Amino acid sequence: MDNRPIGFLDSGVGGLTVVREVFKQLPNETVLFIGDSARAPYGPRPKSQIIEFTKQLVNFLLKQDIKMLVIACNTATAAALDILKEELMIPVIGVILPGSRAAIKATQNGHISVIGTAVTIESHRYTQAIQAKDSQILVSELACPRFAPLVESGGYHTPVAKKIVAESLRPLKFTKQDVLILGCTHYPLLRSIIQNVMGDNITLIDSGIETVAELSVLLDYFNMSASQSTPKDHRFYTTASVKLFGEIAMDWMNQKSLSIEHVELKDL
Ligand code: I24
Ligand code: DGL
Repeated sequence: MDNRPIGFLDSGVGGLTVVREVFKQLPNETVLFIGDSARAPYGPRPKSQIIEFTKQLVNFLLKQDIKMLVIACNTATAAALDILKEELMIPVIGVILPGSRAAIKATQNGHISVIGTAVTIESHRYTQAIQAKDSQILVSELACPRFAPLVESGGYHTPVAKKIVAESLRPLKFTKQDVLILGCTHYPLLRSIIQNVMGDNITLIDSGIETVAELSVLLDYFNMSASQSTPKDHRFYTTASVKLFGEIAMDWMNQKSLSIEHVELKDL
């Protein structure tokens, strides 16, 4: 048993798609989350800068005695996971390997496609992860830089959203994948539109859902699961507005109140 919190970091609020899965799959666990909305999005930034920012977020979480760390952001995972694994003493996982494993499990024709931010796609991390396990699998990668801003505009249910999604995914009409990995924290919000555009024969993989399933396995493997009875004191930190963070987080996770505090960038 280990009742210490699990640390989660993200470039902003997208990582809450992962946290929502923690509340669902691991309700005994305590969440300590930091989102760097002041400097989001990370997607278009240089890799070196993403590494620098991610390390600052990690240091903030480490000061609060977390038992495990989840990089709940595809972009930060692509840029910084390898370095963090070398440097940290606690178990750390990203969102790319779990999504890759689930896609390998789901594909029947051996052709997987991945969508994500520019940094995630240009890192080729998903392709490497998949082909390290099975070099026969064909992986097609496509950056969708318009998707995260679309979700953040709030208009992700609208006909305009459908048009943007259909246009962006057009290259995948010519590839023969039977599995598509949603390689960005924001994309689960576009899931039904993406499914609609791609058709019912494509299996969509939500990296966040898969990551929490693996987190659950790791907690058991290391004998680190939290006990049932302890009161949960989830804590959320944002580098931008507490009010805006709270509105999105409470809506998305269907919570009446959450403990949210502001962190100054200079204190990271
Ligand atoms: N969704 C996201 N980011 C935003 C947003 C959104 N605004 C509306 N919705 N803004 O990401 C980013 C910039 N902000 C963040 C907070 O601090 C200040 C700057 C996706 C979130 C995924 C959980 C739409 C929206 C919403 C409620 C729930 C879900 C959602 F308003 F997508
Ligand atoms: N959280 C990021 C990801 O999963 C998306 C938003 C950003 O670009 O910062 O890739």
